[in-house]
Amino acid sequence: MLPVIVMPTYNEIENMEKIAREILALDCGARLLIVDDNSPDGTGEEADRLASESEMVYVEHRAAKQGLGTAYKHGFQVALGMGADYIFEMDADFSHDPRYVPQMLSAIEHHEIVIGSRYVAGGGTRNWSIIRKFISRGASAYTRLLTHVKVHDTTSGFRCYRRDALERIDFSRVSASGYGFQVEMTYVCERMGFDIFELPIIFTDRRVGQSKMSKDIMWEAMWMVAGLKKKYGDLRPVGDGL
Ligand SMILES: Nc1nc2c(ncn2[C@@H]2O[C@H](COP(=O)(O)OP(=O)(O)OP(=O)(O)O)[C@@H](O)[C@H]2O)c(=O)[nH]1
Ligand SMILES: [Mg+2]
Repeated sequence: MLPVIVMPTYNEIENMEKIAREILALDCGARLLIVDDNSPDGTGEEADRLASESEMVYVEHRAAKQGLGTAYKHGFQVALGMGADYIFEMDADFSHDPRYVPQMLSAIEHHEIVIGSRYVAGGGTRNWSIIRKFISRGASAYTRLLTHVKVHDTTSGFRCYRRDALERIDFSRVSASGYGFQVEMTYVCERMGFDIFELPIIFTDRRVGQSKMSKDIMWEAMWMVAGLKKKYGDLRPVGDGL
């Protein structure tokens, strides 16, 4: 069974080597696939160096910053091409503690998608300002109200997908380029009837480096969520009508 961790990076030079080493130290057979958008701070070169040292590390370079959503779509295709059975999404900034990876790997044996969730019993956030808590909780509440999804942490970017789930999704329709990507994927996966499990995680605010969150990204996500029901009105659970 081959797990591949897709990790988009933009200006993560202070985190790159450390997070890669922690993931490799898990010794769970997972390969790390870094998708770097030509970071000006040299993250891409650092990733190349790590890849030359370890056969478990792979790097995809894109010419310019094109957003989290497109980085994941690209990374998913590459991971599937590598023969991945389980495909993870994970941030480089230590908000997603690598120690959860083995737990997620155990859980994915019984579910099609595992989401590392802050908003189920046992989950939470650490070192987050009141404002960030409010925005994150508000985004999930807003999404649940407008789309009726059951997932509690709709914006979580710490996930694991089974290969066959990803293969069934029509990515040409998934259009959110920024953080809205996670919400759009949550909605699509629920509509398709996938078995989604939320594993409680403690999310820690990034220790070093800068957030790429912006007002534009938030607006994009709000508009996108409001249009989800209409956009995917035709989507039916997989297996329906068989
Ligand atoms: N390749 C690529 N990676 C990106 C892009 N934007 C963000 N990332 C990476 O995606 C991950 C999440 O981005 P963050 O800036 O940490 O966003 P966030 O976690 O919502 O914000 P913070 O809580 O402030 O850290 C990090 O590993 C970033 O380096 C992008 O446009 N392209
Ligand atoms: Mg972060």
